[in-house]
This record gives sequence, structure tokens and C-alpha cells, in this order.
Amino acid sequence: WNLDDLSNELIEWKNNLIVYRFALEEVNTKLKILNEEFQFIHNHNPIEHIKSRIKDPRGIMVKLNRKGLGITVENAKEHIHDIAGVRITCSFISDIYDLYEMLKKQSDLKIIEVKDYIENPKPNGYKSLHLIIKVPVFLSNGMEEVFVEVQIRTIAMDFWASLEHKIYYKFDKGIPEYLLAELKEAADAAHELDVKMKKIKDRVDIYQTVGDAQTLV
Ligand code: 0O2
Repeated sequence: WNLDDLSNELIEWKNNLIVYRFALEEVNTKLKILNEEFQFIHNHNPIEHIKSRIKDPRGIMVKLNRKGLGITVENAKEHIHDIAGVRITCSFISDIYDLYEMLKKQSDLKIIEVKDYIENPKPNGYKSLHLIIKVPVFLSNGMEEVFVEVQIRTIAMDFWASLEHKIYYKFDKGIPEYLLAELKEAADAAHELDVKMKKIKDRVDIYQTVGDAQTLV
């Protein structure tokens, strides 16, 4: 490739990947509706914030290469499932599973894969619920089903993962054993915080329902 070829190639990739932007818009709308309806019914909004991103074509090419696949748009669409990614930060662990149940009930979404790193955290302590879903996008020439990776985590899990990401990349993927143990300890501390905040919330909920200060004791 000369530079001109490369930039033409990138433009072609970008044009082909526009459908992922539409898929993210679909998912974001669904999440917004679920959040607002949940607030309306349960007086509590499970979602703190949502971030979405589309993988850069160069990142997709690197991943295809790593997987030993030819660098084509067709291969990317079939084999790279995190081109479109949504990260949802929830208030409590129970919100994560409530949201998952709500997404499962959406008949137009197909849940292709579930990785529960909350039940089974990674050795470094990483926790999150990962879903690979397929979202139908209706275009002028028909419907296309698009993979979207959904990561759902609590604020505490997100705090840990964001900082771990920075630390990990600083060490250029060769993090010493003793620091790995400390990261794991920090993840456990984040989990304790999640459990503690949920206990407090449950007691406040009981107080609000019963209206009796004694129940808070
Ligand atoms: P980025 O920059 O966040 O996009 P695969 O996606 O198939 O290559 P794998 O391991 O099967 O790989 O996917 P998995 O475990 O579902 O994780 C994919 C994404 O989860 C990562 O994307 C991260 O966003 C996040 N993740 C997984 N493990 C960790 C971890 O130990 N620490 C942190 N901070 N995040 C993690 P990318 O593409 O690696 O990175």
C-alpha cells in the first residue's frame, strides 16, 4: 500500500462501518427507554451512564491480523464482535442482572454470547458482565444484523477497570506478580464497596416503605 491507497482503503472501511453507528444508536435508545421506565416503575434508575465507541479501522485490522484472518470488511463483520461497543455503568450489582434480563426480553435482539466476569472474575480481579448481541438495523436496501459488545458493570467495577487499564498499559503487558496481587486486592475492595452500598440502599428502601425509623437500627 502506498499512502494514497491506504487512505482510500480507510475511507472505504469507514463507509462500510457506518452501520455500526446505527446499531449503537438503536441500543442507546433501547437503554434510555429501559432506564426511564425502570425509574418510573421502581423509583430508581439502574443506569448511571452509558459510553459507546466504534473501533478504529486500524484497530480492527490489527485484531484480524492477530486472529490470522484476511484483512477484509467481510471478515471484520463476521469475526470481530466488538467493532461497536457499549459500556453501561450501573449503580448496583443487582441492576446489572436486571438490565440483562430486560435485554433478554427484547425480541428483536439476539444474545449471542454471555461472559459473566462477575461470577467468574479474571485472575487480575476484572469484573463485568459482557454480552455479544446482534442488533437488526434497517437500511434502504434491507436489514442487516450487526454485532455489538455490551459491557455492564458497577461504578466500583468501572473505577477499578479504568485505572487497571492505565496501569496495565504502562507496564506494556508485563506486570510483575506482586503488583498483580495488589490489583486483585483492590478489585476485592471495590467489590466490598458494592456489597456495602447495596446493603445501605436496601435498608433505606425498607425505611422508605415502612416509614419506621426502627427498621434502620
Ligand atoms: P478496549 O481498549 O477496552 O477495547 P476478544 O475481544 O475476543 O479479543 P476476549 O478476551 O475474549 O477477547 O474478550 P473479553 O474478555 O470479553 O474482553 C474484551 C474487553 O473487555 C476488552 O477490550 C476490555 O474492554 C475489557 N476487559 C477484559 N479484560 C479486562 C481486564 O483485565 N482489564 C480491563 N481494564 N478491561 C478488560 P479490549 O479490546 O482488550 O480493550
